[in-house]
Amino acid sequence: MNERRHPSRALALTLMAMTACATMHAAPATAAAPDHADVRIANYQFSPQTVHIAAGGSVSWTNGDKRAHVVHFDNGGDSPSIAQGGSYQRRFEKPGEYPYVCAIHGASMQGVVVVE
Ligand SMILES: [Cu+2]
Repeated sequence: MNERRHPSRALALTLMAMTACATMHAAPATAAAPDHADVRIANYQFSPQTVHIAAGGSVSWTNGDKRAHVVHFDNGGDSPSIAQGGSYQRRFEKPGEYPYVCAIHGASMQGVVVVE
């Protein structure tokens, strides 16, 4: 049989993300962008595709796919190859938009970090 495992770590990450969403939705609309955002990679997609963070904040990408992915920024910079279960974190000091794609799978996998 081909049963999929559901690692408790992935569940914990999901719960953390859900908690973060609930917290953000409860905050006033004028709240500043968060210092950190999490992007999940699953089924060859970045989710969410757009994240907003404050300048000086960071973004983490965590790969749930069996295939490795590489976060490649249009403005320059590549993550190492991110294997299944692995993650990559980058800090963004300057405000602006940082579009990215997967260096392996191309423009069908894209996202953007908006640094406010
Ligand atoms: Cu990829």
